[in-house]
Amino acid sequence: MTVRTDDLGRFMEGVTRRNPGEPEFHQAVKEVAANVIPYIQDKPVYQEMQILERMAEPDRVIIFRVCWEDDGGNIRVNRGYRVQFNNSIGPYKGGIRFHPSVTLSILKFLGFEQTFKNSLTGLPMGGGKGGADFNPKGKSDNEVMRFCQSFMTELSRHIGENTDVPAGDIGVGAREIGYMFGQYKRLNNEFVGVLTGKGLEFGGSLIRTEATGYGAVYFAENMLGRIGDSVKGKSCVVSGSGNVATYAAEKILQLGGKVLTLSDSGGFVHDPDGINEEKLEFIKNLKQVQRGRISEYTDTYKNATFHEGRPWGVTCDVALPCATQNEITEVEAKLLLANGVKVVSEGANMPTEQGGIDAFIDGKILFAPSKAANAGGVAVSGLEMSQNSARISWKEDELQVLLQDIMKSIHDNCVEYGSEGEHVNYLKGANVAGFIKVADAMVAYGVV
Ligand code: NDP
Ligand code: 2IT
Repeated sequence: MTVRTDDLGRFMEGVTRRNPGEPEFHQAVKEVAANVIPYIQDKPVYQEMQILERMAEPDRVIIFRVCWEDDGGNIRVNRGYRVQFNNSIGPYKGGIRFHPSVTLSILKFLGFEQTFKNSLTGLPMGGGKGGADFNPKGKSDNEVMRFCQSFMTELSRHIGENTDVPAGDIGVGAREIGYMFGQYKRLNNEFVGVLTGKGLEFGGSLIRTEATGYGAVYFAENMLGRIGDSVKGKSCVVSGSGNVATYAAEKILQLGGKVLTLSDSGGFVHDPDGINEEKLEFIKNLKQVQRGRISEYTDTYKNATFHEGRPWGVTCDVALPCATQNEITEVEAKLLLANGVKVVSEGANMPTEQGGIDAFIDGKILFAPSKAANAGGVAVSGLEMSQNSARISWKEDELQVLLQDIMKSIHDNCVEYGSEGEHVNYLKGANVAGFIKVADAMVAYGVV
C-alpha cells in the first residue's frame, strides 16, 4: 500500500470538524497521527478496523456542576469533568487538574495522551483525565475541602478501583487527594484503591510523590547514557516549581547536575550559583507549604535574579519543562538550540508547541516527548494500585528499582521504534510503541 501524503490532512480535517474549538486536543492528536499514519500504511488491519479514528474518540465524557460554599457563605459554581478516554488495556487512569484554565479541550488532550503514556509503562492501565476550572490559589483549606467533597459527590458515581482510578495533576496534590478519598470512602462505605497519590497512612505508595520528576531525569540519563554521556556536570534549566519540577531538580542534583532556574506562573528565578539541596528545600516549603510565589526566593538568595516570563533564554545543556502545556514556543525552542541545548526531557504534558518540536527533531538533539519522559508518575500509580489490590506495601528500595526499570524499558522501546540510522527519534518511537499495544487490544475486541 502506498503512503498517501494527504492522509494526515484528511484525518485531521475529520478530527477538527467533530471537535470544534478544541485546539489543544487537535494539537495532541495531530502529533500522534503524524507518526502513526505512516506506520500503519502497510498494516491494513489497523486501517480496516479504523483504529486511529476510534482512538481519537473518547469512550465517554462526563461534565457536571460543582456547587460549594466559600468562607463568606457565598454559593460558588464550578464545572467538573471526567474524560474516560480509552480502557482497552486497563481501567481508565489519569490525573485530576484544578486550574482556572481547565477546558474540555485541555482534558481531552490530556486523556488522549494518557492512553499512549499508560500503554508505554507496560502496566495494565487505560487513559483518562479529569478536573475543574476551580482555582485553589488563595482559598482556605476548608474551602478546598468543601470543593473537593462536592466534586467527589458527583465523580464517585463514575469511578471505581476497577473502572477509573484518578490521581493528582496541576493544583491537585496530597491535600486534595486526601479530601477526595475521604469523601469517596464515606459515600461508598468501602476502602479501596480508587485514587492514587494517597497519603502513606491510607494506602499511598512510597516514591509516588517523587516519581514523575525523578522519572523525567532518569529518561534524560538513559538518552545520554546511550551516547556515552550523563547528566553529571550538565547545566539544567527547569520550569515550574510544583511536584514535577522540584523532584526533577532533586534528581538532577543527586546525579551531579547543576540546576539554574525554577519558575511559576509569575516568572522564573535564575541562580547562577546553582539551586542546591538547601535552596530546593526552601522552594518546596515556599511553594507547597507557605503557598507563596517563586519571586520571594531572591529575598533570601541575593545572587539570584527574578524575571517575568519563561526561563528558556538561559544557556543550558538540559531543558526540563515541568510547568504546563505549550510553554516552549517555536521561537523559544530555537533560542534553546542556538544556545546549545543538548537534551530536552518533557516533565509537563505537551509543553512544546508543534513548531518547537519540529525544531528539536530537525536539530537532532535528544528530545524526550512527555508521554515517555513523564510516565514515571503514572507508573508508580500503577504500582500503588497493585499494592492496594494485594493489601501490601513495597519497600522504598524495591520501588526505586521498579521505577528505574520502567523508565529504562520505555526508553528502550522508543529506541526500537524510533531509530533512524544512528539517531533516535524518541517522539516517533513513543507514539508508535504506545499505539501498538492499545491498537492490538482494540483489534482483538472487534467493533466495540
Ligand atoms: P503543580 O500544581 O504541583 O505545579 C505546577 C507548576 O507549574 C507551578 O509552579 C505552577 O505555577 C506552574 N504553572 C501551572 N500552570 C501554569 C501556567 N499556565 N503558566 C505558567 N506556569 C504554570 O503541578 P505538577 O507539578 O503536578 O504538574 C506540572 C506538569 O506536569 C503538568 O503539565 C502536569 O500535567 C504534568 N504531570 C504531572 C504529573 C504528576 O504526577 N503530578 C505526572 C505527569 C505529568 P503557579 O504556582 O504560579 O501556579
Ligand atoms: O499526567 C499524568 O500522568 C498524571 N497527572 C499522573 C496520572 C496518574 O494517574 O498518576
